[in-house]
Amino acid sequence: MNTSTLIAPPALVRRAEQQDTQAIQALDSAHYIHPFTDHAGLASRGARVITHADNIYVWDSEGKKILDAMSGLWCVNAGYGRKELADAAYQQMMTLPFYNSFFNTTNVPAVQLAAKLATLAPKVGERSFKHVFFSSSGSESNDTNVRMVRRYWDLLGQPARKVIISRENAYHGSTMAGASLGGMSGMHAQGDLPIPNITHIHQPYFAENGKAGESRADFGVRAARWLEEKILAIGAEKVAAFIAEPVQGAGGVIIPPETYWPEIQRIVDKYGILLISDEVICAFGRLGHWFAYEKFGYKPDLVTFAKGVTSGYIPLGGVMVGNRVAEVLIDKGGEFNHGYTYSGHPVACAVALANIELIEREGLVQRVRTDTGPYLAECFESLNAHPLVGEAQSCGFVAGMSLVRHKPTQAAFDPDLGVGMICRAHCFNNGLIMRAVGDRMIISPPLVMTRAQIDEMMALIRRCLDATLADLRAQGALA
Ligand code: PXG
Repeated sequence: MNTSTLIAPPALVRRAEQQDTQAIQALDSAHYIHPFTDHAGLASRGARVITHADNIYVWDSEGKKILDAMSGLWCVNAGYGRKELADAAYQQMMTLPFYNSFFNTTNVPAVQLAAKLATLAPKVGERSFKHVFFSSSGSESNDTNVRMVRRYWDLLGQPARKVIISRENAYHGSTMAGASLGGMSGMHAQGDLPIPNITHIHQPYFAENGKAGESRADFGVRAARWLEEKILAIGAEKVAAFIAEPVQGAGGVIIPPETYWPEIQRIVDKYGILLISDEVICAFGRLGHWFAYEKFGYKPDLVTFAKGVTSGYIPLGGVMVGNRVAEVLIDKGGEFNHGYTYSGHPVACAVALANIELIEREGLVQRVRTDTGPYLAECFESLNAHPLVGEAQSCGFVAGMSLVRHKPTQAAFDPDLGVGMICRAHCFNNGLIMRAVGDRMIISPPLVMTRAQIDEMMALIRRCLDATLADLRAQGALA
């Protein structure tokens, strides 16, 4: 097809809902390479065109209203359509749309945001967070972590401490370092990853790695000790840091047993290893706390953030740098040869400040912790009675459930059946965005979601599970 005739003038493109969906789809497949997408496969189906959004709903170009139980991509914590955030961006763009923080300069929103984040990050034991490094994404922030951690050990005269230990099925981004830190084998297979000196241990996922008859609590301790085994196998004098998500998000909302994090803390303390908490998904109220390490009671040295800091309205990420690392970098470090054009971008920082103010004003963190989070847990865990559900569990405002072929034994479906994809298709058709990771169905709703909206979402989830079950019964796929 000659797509050049389909290129619309900018004024028309601005309101995509007025466009012919097929024309947009043709332009899309002609020019736009999507993230993590089989380009040819998508071209044959045509992308769904999302045109506008409000509160917890998005609309597509056919006028279909969809309840977005994924907050975009785990990020729209404050919900869609928040005028305060648009106003903050507008005002900052008119005042100072950009200036860099290199060459001994700074800008007011970046300074104010760094100071605000320092007040939000709770002190744990002797660890506090007074300093922040800014980037534009979670991936860039984790690249920063790799550079900072290695610089830290160099400055302390231990340059052999290079190895960073992560976990299988972790997600830490898509740059060379981010994808290497991540434990997704499909990503490592493309591009000769991981880069050197990054290694992985098993994830604390009971359904996959637990033993028959083992309690979840015992499993949590055993899973944490995989870290100790790895440290000893490498030699503690070569290990720089351990990085982990408080709750694994993209891996399928894997919530560790309560015994996991305390044992991890014991091990990193014993061997003097830095602890990096990747809270790109879990911070800014997602687990009912500003930062998730507080919920689990561990003491990270570096905390990665992005997504919810601006509720996804504009790209911003960063690293909270704890006093242990900051004191070495600042007192002994001289110049740290690292930074991005958009480190401390004034507009992104102004939007983040407005977003944090809004979340504080509406008490969303507290609400998730004491009201809507526990209510979601009660509703979501009731799905455990559904014949298709192996285990349904939530933590704050993330939740996941496995779909299983045989409930009593938790036996999985043949992956070729694509059960998660069947369920996801029913969700779209019924006006619900729920994500599938293999045969795990996961949600991460906007924090503004009310109890009534949780009921509305649960009714849709049940309808989609029933429709999936009916399909599988018709195929004779159940045990
Ligand atoms: N760390 C964690 C824990 C993340 O979840 C990143 C780092 C990277 O952030 P950026 O901003 O560079 O994308 C993420 C991102 C999914 C999905 O399919 C999840 C993410 C990104 C894209 C898709 O669930 N998380």
